[in-house]
Amino acid sequence: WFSTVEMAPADPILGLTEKFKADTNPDKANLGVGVYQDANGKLPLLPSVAEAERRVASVPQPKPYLPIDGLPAYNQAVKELVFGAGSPVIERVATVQALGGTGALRVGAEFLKSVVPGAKVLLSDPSWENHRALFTAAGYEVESYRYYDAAARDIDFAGMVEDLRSAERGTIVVLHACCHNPTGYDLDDEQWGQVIEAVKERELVAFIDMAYQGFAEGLDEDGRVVRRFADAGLQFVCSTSFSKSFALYGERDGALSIVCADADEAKRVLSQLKPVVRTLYSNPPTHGARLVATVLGDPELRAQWETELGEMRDRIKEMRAALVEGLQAAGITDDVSFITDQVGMFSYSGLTKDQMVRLREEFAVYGTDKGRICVAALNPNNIAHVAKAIAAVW
Ligand code: PLP
Ligand code: TYF
Repeated sequence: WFSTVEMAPADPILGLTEKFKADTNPDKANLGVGVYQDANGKLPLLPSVAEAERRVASVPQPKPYLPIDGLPAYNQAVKELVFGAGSPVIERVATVQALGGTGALRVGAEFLKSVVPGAKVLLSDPSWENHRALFTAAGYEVESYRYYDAAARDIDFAGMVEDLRSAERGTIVVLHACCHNPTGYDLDDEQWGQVIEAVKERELVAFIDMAYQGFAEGLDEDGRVVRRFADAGLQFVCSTSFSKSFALYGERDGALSIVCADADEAKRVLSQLKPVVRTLYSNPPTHGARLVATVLGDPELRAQWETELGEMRDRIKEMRAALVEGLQAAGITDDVSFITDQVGMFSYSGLTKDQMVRLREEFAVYGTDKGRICVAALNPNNIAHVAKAIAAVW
């Protein structure tokens, strides 16, 4: 049966990690995958999460199947985090626990097939690589809207709005709530207002992907975009990932929220999300959800987590500033302030594929071929080497 199966190409991002692991250069730096590392270059275990883990383990509990839609306390905590505690929007939101942000995107994609059959999906150009693959795998025709203008090193906002305004009714438009992956460029408040107008007027289905809540400015600040869509009276979809914000990558903590017109609609939508989940993986895992629900459900632990999240956010900003300094010290005289203008875990460096390959082969500095580097993987020990390497290929 399988003798004619061909080798699939490696995932462009995860494939880099494989190459990185095999590299023997002692100065090697993995800036490929979007994973936050601490100042020692280690994946952190957040102390708030470690404490939640102790608490969860201290009362041995059986591990039943969770409800199809997940742990109720977890889903409630997600709603409060995304829409704001006490928000009247919450009663008209259907939320299901999902297998990370990716799982939330896929469940949302499957659900929308019955709501807007035949709809196209529009992604930002560029977008997270897996968006295209995932929506294509779910059976959609995927196109893009203009987003990044490489020559201007800025957002092509006029192009973006033009593309949204010429989209057909019912088109699914995937938007990054904050910390745009891969460019690091987010819309400003005024621009979001125009996007909301376009979505409303053209009757588009907004699918807001929020994988980095808390990494741009703060939890509420980053949640503002989602809340504005809700305040505008729109019905839309929002995926959440806690992989980065809790450093719980492998636990697959995410959620899908569908903002409906009213509570009754939300009830019906939730009932339709269940068969989607049921046929994909039946029900989500318990442990990671218990950890997040424990942190978010305890005022002290939650405050501690917010501090730890703020520390990750601040450290990334420090590394951006240090990279600018390092590049200047290494002799670059071009304006590199775009590095500190961008937000989130990534910087779109503007380096070409050839330059990125040289970075890898000559300096063991691993970023994606498109020129994306993960600034959240920089630290005081590797930054000088990275800056020198970039200057050498500049
Ligand atoms: N969406 C975006 C924009 C991402 O960058 C990522 C990457 O982690 C995801 C979704 C997927 O998140 P998760 O790892 O929780 O599946
Ligand atoms: O963009 C990134 O680097 C992260 C990590 O299939 C990632 O989102 C990359 C590829 C993938 C899943 C996660």
